[in-house]
Amino acid sequence: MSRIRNEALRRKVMSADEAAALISPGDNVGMSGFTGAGYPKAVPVALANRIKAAHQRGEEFRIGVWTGASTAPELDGALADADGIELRLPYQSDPVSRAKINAGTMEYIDVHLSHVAQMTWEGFLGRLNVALIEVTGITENGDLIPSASVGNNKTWIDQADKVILEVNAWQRMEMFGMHDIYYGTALPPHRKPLPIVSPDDRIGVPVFHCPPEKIIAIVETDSPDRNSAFKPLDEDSKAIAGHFIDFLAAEATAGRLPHDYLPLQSGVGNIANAVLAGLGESGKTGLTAYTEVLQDGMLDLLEKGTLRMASATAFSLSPAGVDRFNDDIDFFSKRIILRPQEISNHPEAIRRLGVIASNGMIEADIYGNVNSTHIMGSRIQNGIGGSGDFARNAYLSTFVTPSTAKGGALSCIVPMVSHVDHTEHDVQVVITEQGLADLRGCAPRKRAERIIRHCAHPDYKDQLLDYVGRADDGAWGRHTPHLLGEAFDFHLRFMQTGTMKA
Ligand code: 0RQ
Repeated sequence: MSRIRNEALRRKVMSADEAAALISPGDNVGMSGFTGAGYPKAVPVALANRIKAAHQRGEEFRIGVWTGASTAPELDGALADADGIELRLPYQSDPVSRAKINAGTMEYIDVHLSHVAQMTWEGFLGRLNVALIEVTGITENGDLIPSASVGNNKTWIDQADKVILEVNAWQRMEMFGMHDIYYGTALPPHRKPLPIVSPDDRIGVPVFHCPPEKIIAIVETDSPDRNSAFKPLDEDSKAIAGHFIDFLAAEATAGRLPHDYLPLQSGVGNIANAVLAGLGESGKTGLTAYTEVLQDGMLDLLEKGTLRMASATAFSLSPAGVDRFNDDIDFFSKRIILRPQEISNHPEAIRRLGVIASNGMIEADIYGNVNSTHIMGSRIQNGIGGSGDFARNAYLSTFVTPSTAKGGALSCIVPMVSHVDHTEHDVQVVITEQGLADLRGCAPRKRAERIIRHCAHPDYKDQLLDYVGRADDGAWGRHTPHLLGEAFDFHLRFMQTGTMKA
């Protein structure tokens, strides 16, 4: 049976090439896709081919690409490779795009993920010409059943002049009912309180509404999401997870956390996955997650009963994780809610629920400022993603990293971060495999002492202590002592070793 149950819309089915021909040079295109889930699989590739052909004829053809977050080689990779992206926002992790951004040939705006929808409504980003959205199906009355990520799709569909849909038969129809699309947002001064008081509150509808006349093309696909496997848990990740879990237990014992904790948020990557695996060993049950992405570790916790439910905006599963989700889809779909990213990452909800946030970072400095995005201050790695939404508003904001990078050649604890994403005011706990620095209630010099003592690698501890000692003697002020002439010597030394060659 066709996934397109609305007869009038069935007449709009066409090939990916025909749909791609409806996108014009200079268009801003709002695409679905978040951490490799639910992105359009066919039209971006067809568009990339069209762009390449135009360039061969000497014609200009570049577009603005707006998404939920990172996508996949068939979207970011293909369009960047064709030199087809003028401007990208709000988050990417694609190697081809990264190289172009760092070469200065592609513009990139790195935006808090909760801000993108409102910025679009406010008109700050310019006109959105086309929405290109993957859906799981279309109902008889023309509503759109969301796919494996929600991201900014509601906003793209509402705000774009025209809508192109990809209906992907690979996505499971049993997901119908899992999503919660909230239509109550408004711009100031008309905003109302967000009615979420528990992570399992449903406040919207399970579909996107779209006026049928806006839909100009529908393309049918049957292609998997990009699901990359997690690395096996290494000793550093396990040690970081151990420190985090001991800390939560101690907080509960001290009466600063309830015994069933508070809703958890966990960032992307292997360490976050290890933290989740560690929680599964903790014997806890009945916890919740109010987070952005659901990775394999969350499925484990749901199966074990450690988590009773999880709210997010997208999946970020390995191929094995997808199989597990699909094998037990009835169980998981009752325990998972996928929301628009403006809601999953909403400051009001995060603050009200008292989320415990844990995110990865590139480096932290001795005073607790965190760099999540830039290598050596100028080269973007991925982007801030949702880390700022959570860190700024969380009940507990923690950042995790191994204490060194590049095989030990670099310290991830430095005198001064080479780029600031999260200021010392938003960072409460820093964790490396060496230990955990609890910075709450500490003035800057106390923070430096704790971070160096608990988090720095032994190979770098003496150099950091030497710096902070001399800064304490020689700085212009003794509140946050720095020797500005040498604050970046750590970074410069790394660059001179050749480790950091592009
Ligand atoms: O480079 O791949 O060339 O070897 O940075 O580092 O160790 O693979 O770490 O995958 O956990 O990512 C901050 C990037 C960490 C991630 C970051 C080099 C290192 C490697 C990646 P190579 P690892 P992870 C919600 C939360 C921002 C978004 C976010 C991230 C590469 O966590 O993107 O938090 N966070 N979102 O070698 C120089 C250092 C380095 C360094 C690492 N100190 N100096 N290079 N690297 N530390 C989810 C979303 O928002 C979608």
